[in-house]
Amino acid sequence: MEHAAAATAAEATSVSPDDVCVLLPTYNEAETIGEVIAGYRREGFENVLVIDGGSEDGTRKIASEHGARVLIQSGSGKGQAIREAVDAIEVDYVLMADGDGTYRPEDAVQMLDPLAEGYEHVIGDRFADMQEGAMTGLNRIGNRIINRTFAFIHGQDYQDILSGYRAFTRESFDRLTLTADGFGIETQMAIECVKHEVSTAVVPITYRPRPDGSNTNLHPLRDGGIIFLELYRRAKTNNPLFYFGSVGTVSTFVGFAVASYVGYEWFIRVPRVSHEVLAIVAAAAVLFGVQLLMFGVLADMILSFHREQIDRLEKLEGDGRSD
Ligand SMILES: Nc1nc2c(ncn2[C@@H]2O[C@H](COP(=O)(O)OP(=O)(O)O)[C@@H](O)[C@H]2O)c(=O)[nH]1
Ligand SMILES: [Mg+2]
Repeated sequence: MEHAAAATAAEATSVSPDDVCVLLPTYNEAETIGEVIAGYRREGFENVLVIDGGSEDGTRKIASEHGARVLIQSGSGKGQAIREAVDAIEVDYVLMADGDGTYRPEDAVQMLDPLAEGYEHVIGDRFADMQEGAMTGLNRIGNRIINRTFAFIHGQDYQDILSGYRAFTRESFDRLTLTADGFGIETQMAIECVKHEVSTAVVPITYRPRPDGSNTNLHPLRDGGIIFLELYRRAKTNNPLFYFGSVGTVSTFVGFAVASYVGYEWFIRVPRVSHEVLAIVAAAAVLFGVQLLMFGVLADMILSFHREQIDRLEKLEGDGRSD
């Protein structure tokens, strides 16, 4: 990761706004979208793409009046919108934000600078400067737990994986396997950046409250559940030891617990009681658990060999280019 950044650092120090498309997904953001677009244009970003999810409040009209290119997404959800929009972008760099005015256009340059240094993906850390009322207490705690879980399972601390302020190269975006239709998209981006070793930078940004009268489309419980499921499911390729090991450990423990009960009833209790069926269940749970654990260790080993191979291949490719 780091060497890629160093290699290009000398070539450029900032990204030209002409090479950037500002991407704003919207769903009923009439109240704010005009000012958001105007803000980015003031910062020198002329190329603004609004991908709309069928707003009924005039969002699209206001967006085009403010000089944005407006597309209507063919499916539904923020994730599907982002995927479809990036396909329609032709410039090299994408700056993604919300249409609700919670991210500041003034932070755009800071978001893009790491791309000029050779990073491929940038995450804006909302916790660096979170204004009063920008996030409910429940969401703040949920975000913390999700970020800790992510760092534990996937081995990289990106501080704020659910942030909607992102900058990335179109090329690196194409390397990510993204399938989420809804708010799981940010989680998938973070997981896939680890998996495909997309060099990722985290920069501090300001997070503002939504203006009065506009509503978030996020459902904390439903979307939180989707995110946790995503973190676990994709552990298979980033951390197989955790993926198989967690279930293996639980199964082994349950097996031992049942076995202790069976043993107690047979050896200690008077008169002794025999539990044949439970004994079989206990043995099966322990065997299953230990097998899963071994599977996890093997998969983990295969993964590290695979990563080593990829590193060597990339190094060879790099050497080939410089000749
Ligand atoms: N195109 C599109 N945009 C959406 C959809 N759902 C949400 N958005 C937009 O995605 C951005 C983030 O959503 P928001 O409700 O602010 O979520 P939060 O920032 O996590 O509270 C906003 O600009 C929304 O208007 C959707 O289904 N389609
Ligand atoms: Mg928002």
